[in-house]
Amino acid sequence: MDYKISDTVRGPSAEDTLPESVTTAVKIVIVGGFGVGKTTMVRAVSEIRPLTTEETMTRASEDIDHVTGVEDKTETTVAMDFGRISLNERLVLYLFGTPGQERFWFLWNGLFDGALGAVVLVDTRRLEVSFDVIGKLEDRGMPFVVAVNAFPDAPRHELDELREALDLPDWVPMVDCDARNRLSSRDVLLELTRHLQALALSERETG
Ligand SMILES: Nc1nc2c(ncn2[C@@H]2O[C@H](COP(=O)(O)OP(=O)(O)O)[C@@H](O)[C@H]2O)c(=O)[nH]1
Ligand SMILES: [Mg+2]
Repeated sequence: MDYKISDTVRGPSAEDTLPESVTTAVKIVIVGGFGVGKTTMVRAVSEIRPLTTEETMTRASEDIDHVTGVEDKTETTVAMDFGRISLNERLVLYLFGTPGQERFWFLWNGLFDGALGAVVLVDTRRLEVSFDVIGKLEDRGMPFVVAVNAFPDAPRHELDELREALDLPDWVPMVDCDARNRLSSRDVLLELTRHLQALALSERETG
């Protein structure tokens, strides 16, 4: 029978291997509260099958009833996302989605190592999570853009109003987005890379 080895031995699939033209790989973190659209965004843009880890955390209540042995437990799900997108033939972004609530900040430590920038996904119905997240990014000196994910029942606000509500300086880019839409999510990432380039340029100029 006439066949080539390559027909029978399966190497990594085309989607798993990076094209040789890629010269720069950048780590980007996507943060925001539960249900704000992090997993949706990574799924929408990723060109590899996105990974999502779902972990159920069980926290025993501090107030344990020793007599009955019944522990009051709260359960919550931690989900981290991972994906990849090539913005052009040379530049690849690795995306890490992580929860933004205070009780998950322990996840932030390793996750931000080596990251160049972040996307803060905002749901206008629950701005309070965003305050904390933005504060943490500012403390770390991590550049970020704010993407306002539009949910149908969320009140509509002009970006200027939101900028004021979030107490964001003028130079932090803000964009509207629909995390379900690939092009819209890609635009958010392009906005972030433009922001990172502008920052790098101004740093070079000011020495
Ligand atoms: N209408 C609308 N729904 C969205 C959008 N983004 C996410 N959702 C929905 O909101 C829910 C939570 O999104 P998910 O990505 O799981 O949030 P995560 O907790 O931040 O990962 C899902 O049911 C999504 O389908 C959006 O831009 N518009
Ligand atoms: Mg998620």
